[in-house]
Amino acid sequence: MQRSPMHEKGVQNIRRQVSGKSITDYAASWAARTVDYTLRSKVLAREAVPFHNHRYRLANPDPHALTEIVKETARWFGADLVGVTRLNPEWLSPELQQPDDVTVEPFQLSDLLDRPQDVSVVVMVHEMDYQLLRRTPLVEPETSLVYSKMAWCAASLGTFIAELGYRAIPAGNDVALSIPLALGAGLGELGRNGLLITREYGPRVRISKVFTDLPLIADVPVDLGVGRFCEQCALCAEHCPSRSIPSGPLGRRSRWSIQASDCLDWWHRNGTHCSICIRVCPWNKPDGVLHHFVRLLAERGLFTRTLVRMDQLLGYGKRARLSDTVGPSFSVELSPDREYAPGETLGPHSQAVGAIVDATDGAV
Ligand code: B12
Ligand code: SF4
Ligand code: SF4
Repeated sequence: MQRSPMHEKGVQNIRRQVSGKSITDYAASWAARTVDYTLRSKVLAREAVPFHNHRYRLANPDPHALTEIVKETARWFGADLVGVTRLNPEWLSPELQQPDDVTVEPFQLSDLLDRPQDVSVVVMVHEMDYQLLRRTPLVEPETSLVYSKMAWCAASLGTFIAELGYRAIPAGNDVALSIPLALGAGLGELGRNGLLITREYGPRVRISKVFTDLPLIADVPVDLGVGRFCEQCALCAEHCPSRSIPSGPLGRRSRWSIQASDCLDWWHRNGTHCSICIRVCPWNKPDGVLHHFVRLLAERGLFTRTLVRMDQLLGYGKRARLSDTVGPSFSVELSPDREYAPGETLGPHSQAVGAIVDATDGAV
């Protein structure tokens, strides 16, 4: 399989034994995405999983009751937040992978997207772990793991809806732009960093969705005060290593938007993805009474500049030392900012893990 420049650089990092980008870090990160890669090749399981009830469907279901059932079921599968919106065809993006020719008996999936006015989208938000994201821009396996959680939830909800006798296209990143869908479903607001900012987790989330002709009640967009806050805060722009995030006022732009190609170039050089614009955002906080209180002030536009300053003074948003990161101990602890020669002593876990050797005898 062809490796992307980012993965090529990742393998170089393994060889050079870069701190926080060791063989165990990459193994955890690449393995965590297994469920996503497996399900994704089958339109998140809809091509692969049989469904059993081809015969009956709900007759005139009450859309309010049905919406509650679908939301509860999505949460049961593991979604952290769920909302519903109508499909605006503008968000269907031909640049994203489409399930063109996929037939899941008895439905042709493309039929559904031919009639966007009848389509509801169940949008699911999946939290990423606060502590693990503090590692970024070192290898941070939480992004990969939550891709797999997205695939699990969207695939399962798609099958649930199919078993009710309706059509369903589950998607992770594919088919349509997730952020405008999540905004429409009332799950948060757009930040300067170009990301969905939720009340509960800030931008520290991923988004999956299921397109369906099930009759559902749509939610309405919310105003959390994020737009006003971002006008007075530019921490994401200041800390972005590729300078992809605009730092000035919104001005006449209709919305915040980043320089995607510069961001991706930096990932290639880094050898892994980056989430600094999530890590440093003041809306990214762990759960807690004090944070709830501060968020109330932020939502009301009170003391914004002071809140931003306090955030920095208190050290929120700083990259965690690997030894401080709570989580599985997959990371070989190396000295920060230092590369090691193969075979050199690596730190606390090194006796268990040992040095790396070329397993191919140079054949690749
Ligand atoms: C391609 C892509 C990238 C590219 C380009 C990013 C970009 N901004 O376009 C790269 C590789 C650089 C990237 C980086 C990241 N990504 Co990305 N990415 C995508 C993907 C697959 C498609 C987005 C796309 O086509 N953009 C191209 C054009 C449309 O971008 P744009 O015009 O600048 O529009 C952006 C926003 O303004 C907004 N938007 C678009 N139209 C409209 C219209 C209105 C009215 C509004 C309000 C907003 C809005 O959506 C776009 C960003 O998705 C989406 C999944 C999806 N299907 O949506 C995930 C997605 C946006 N990425 C996500 C994440 C988390 C990241 C990273 C943090 C890395 C990580 N750890 O995964 C960084 C953050 C960079 C940043 N600050 O945006 C999450 C966002 C979650 C959230 N909280 O919002 C998504 C939804 C994926 C997911 N699985 O959840 N990403
Ligand atoms: S992911 Fe990193 S490089 Fe890309 S916009 Fe965010 S901070 Fe900048
Ligand atoms: S870091 Fe500040 S400016 Fe950037 S998205 Fe978060 S609140 Fe907005």
